[in-house]
Amino acid sequence: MINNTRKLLLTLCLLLMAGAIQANDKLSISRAYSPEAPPVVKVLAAYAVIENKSAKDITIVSIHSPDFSKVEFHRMESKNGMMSMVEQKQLTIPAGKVISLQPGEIHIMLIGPRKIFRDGDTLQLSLELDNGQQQTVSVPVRKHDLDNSFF
Ligand SMILES: [Cu+2]
Repeated sequence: MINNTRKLLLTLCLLLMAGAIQANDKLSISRAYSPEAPPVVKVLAAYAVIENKSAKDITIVSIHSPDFSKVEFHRMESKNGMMSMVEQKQLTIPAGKVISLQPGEIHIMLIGPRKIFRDGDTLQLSLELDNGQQQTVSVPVRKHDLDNSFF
């Protein structure tokens, strides 16, 4: 009995340690959301705040969603006075830094939705990091609020 309890405690400690190590080389993603779009729109956007709490730069090398045929990172750039979106193949979050994906700047472009997303739905993103970690993010879909276009 005592032996079993000790084993259980040891297992718990190992699990907690593993969790702490893993949390360190992943990204903290908060305030993720995707504005609801009319059903005819075949391209949606998603925004989030991505924080790298680790001591090493982390690069997101690919991004996918089971709900879309393609997902890309885009950056808004001004060329000859015209705004255009330029795909970013990868997104690096420097050690200890925060990157805000927001309208008019870097954003996640969700191309070819496999279903219609409405206010209150959730879409799934999966990130692949350069350190080999996989990370999934749940993104709530919300009605677009013009008075509060950033969150
Ligand atoms: Cu875009």
